[in-house]
Amino acid sequence: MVTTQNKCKSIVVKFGGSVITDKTKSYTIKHDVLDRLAKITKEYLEEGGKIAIVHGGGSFGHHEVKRIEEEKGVLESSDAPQIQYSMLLLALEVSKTLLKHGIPAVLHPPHTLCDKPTVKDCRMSPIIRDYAQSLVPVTYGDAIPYDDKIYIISGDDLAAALVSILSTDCLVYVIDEPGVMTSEGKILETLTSLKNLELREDNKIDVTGGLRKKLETALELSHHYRGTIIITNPDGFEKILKGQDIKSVGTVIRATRSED
Ligand code: IP8
Repeated sequence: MVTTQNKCKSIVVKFGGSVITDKTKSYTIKHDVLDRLAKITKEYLEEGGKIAIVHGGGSFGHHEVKRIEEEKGVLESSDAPQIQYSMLLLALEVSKTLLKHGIPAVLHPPHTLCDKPTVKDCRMSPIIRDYAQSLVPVTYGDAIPYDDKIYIISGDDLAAALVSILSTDCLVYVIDEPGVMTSEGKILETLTSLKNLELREDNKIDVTGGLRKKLETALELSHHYRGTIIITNPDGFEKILKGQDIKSVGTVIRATRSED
């Protein structure tokens, strides 16, 4: 069983696109990383943990959006199938790897769940249904055609919505740094606000706002979510799954609350 000391007996994890794909090369998966994430997730499930998985667009969705934008100058709803297809390719690879490791992963493409490009307009009931049966729902950032335009719904937002819907103990964003790094290269133990904070951000292609947007989402969530929100890398994720003290494994996101 996941030990009683483990704060995270149930988790929504977001595998960042730059962790599971090589963002410098279009349509390239980091199979070794994906395999490792699947292996440690399987061990966590065997110990009695519960998990739902969200993943980012990486060199699939983000590159496809960029390619279309550069080619046509605009994104129209007729471009949605191409972007959705690119994300399905990645999602199928993620599912394949999870299944290979014995994880009962069930894919939930957001363009079939979301009526509008906002998470509150996504019908999460199939995800709730599967999670309740100890299956592992997998969803991801996607393109939603709406009002003759295209909107990109980020996996970060879907993950933030799912923690409340599934009442999980923890939300873990797995990125390719051991936590939130300042421009001086210091990893923060806790992040309470973005005010006066200079982040070290890479300049990889990202159409959904990158690290800063992720942190805004996480800080906003922390106002009402009582679980733990943590940003870390695959090493840190493994430590969390093994029940190590979360203080030492990444950056905990916790906006200063008025009642604190
Ligand atoms: O990487 C973006 O998802 P994210 C999805 O979670 C697309 O922000 C289609 C670019």
